Amino acid sequence: MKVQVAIVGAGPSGLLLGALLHKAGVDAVILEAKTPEYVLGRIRAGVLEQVSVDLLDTVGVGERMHREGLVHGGFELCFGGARHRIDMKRLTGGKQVMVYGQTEVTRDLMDARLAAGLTTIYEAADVSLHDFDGPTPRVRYRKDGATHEIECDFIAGCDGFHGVSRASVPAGAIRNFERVYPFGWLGVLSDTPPLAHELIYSNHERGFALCSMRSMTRSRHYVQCSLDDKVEQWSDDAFWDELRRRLDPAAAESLVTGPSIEKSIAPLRSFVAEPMRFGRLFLAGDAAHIVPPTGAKGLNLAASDVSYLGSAITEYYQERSSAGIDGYSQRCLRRIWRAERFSWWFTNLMHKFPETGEFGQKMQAAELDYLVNSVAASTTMAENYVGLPL
Ligand code: RFL
Ligand code: PHB
Repeated sequence: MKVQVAIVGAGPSGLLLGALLHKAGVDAVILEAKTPEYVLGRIRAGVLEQVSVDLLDTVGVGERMHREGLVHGGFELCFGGARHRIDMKRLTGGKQVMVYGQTEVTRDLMDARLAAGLTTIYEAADVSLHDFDGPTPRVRYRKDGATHEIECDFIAGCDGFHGVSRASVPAGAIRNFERVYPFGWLGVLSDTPPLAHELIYSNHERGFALCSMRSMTRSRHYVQCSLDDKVEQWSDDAFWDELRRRLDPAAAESLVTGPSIEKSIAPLRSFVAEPMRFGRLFLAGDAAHIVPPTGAKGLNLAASDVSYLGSAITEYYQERSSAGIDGYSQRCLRRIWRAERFSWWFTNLMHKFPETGEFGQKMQAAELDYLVNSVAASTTMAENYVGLPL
């Protein structure tokens, strides 16, 4: 097979890039290791910045999001037994976020791809990348007992943190920056009404908690947990009890509990690989960087990466210019490092860090006090949460 672009990975980055390229008349194929059901079964992000919403509109998949998504103009910070609202809309001159699950974004992109008759090869095994340092890269994979080869102009590595793309780059050509946090998030999805109209981020001496949602009838909650914890050790009752303890009395009182429909533990990590381009291979999304979920930036960074990449590749074909391609890595990394900084800062502010002890807790309390009582500090927080411009 011969295509202009081979995309590895059918997560949000790969699917959105596929949609952007299709809109620009560029021919691309997507290779995905798993089944569509598996990809849709991963419960992840919930908050979309305006930039991501606009991108989904641009590729024509925004209709259901605008109908079913929840527009939020603020969120609450809970600490010291009380809640404080950050009025993002007022502080940023009208900017808001969209609460719409990654599962739904993925489903909308998959459906649009299917309707447009575009090729996605699911259950592609042993994907390997070749010759991306020359003019004709190749991607090989196995499916149904046979080996296949795709010849292309460019490879887009959209295959997540554990994918093959970043791993295919020679070690000397890439530099990794990483911070692994000494805890994880235990997340529970349940068909229960959200605790409040907006998200609640809680700093508590027992650890961080987050009350989020997917709709007015489906909640997504998280509690900070130990990296040694196993999901099986956490009964639903134990989870709800722990969450309740980490909230203010009024919130704890109004929490509606119910059976979990998904429960998982995610480790927290900050990671950036530089650069993001190696000849004709480009990394995008989680393949190139990870943020701890506290700032809700991962999916949004994936969207901005592929927006830059889509424009760069389109410019190459339509204008015969390599300027976008040459500037891709630098352009992405500037936005990525700013989101990394925000996510790292918010993670440090909200979680219990065993090693910092009581002094660390006092510092967090002082910073939270400053944050909610200073317009300058709240504005900084709001501006970053709604997302910096592309
Ligand atoms: P994905 O979603 O990991 O998709 C990569 C795809 O590549 C496939 N793949 C391969 N395919 C072929 N060959 C191979 N060798 C392959 N290896 C892997 C995989 O099967 C998969 O389908 O990466 P992508 O597309 O870059 O998307 C990134 C986002 O998924 C991620 O950044 C967000 O989910 C992060 N995130 C959040 N982001 C937000 O913007 N807002 C949030 O509120 C938010 N909350 C979260 C999150 C991530 C979380 N976890 C579990 C990591 C909450 C959590 C708990
Ligand atoms: C989610 O709804 O899954 C979610 C929301 C906000 C975050 C992280 C996760 O910061």
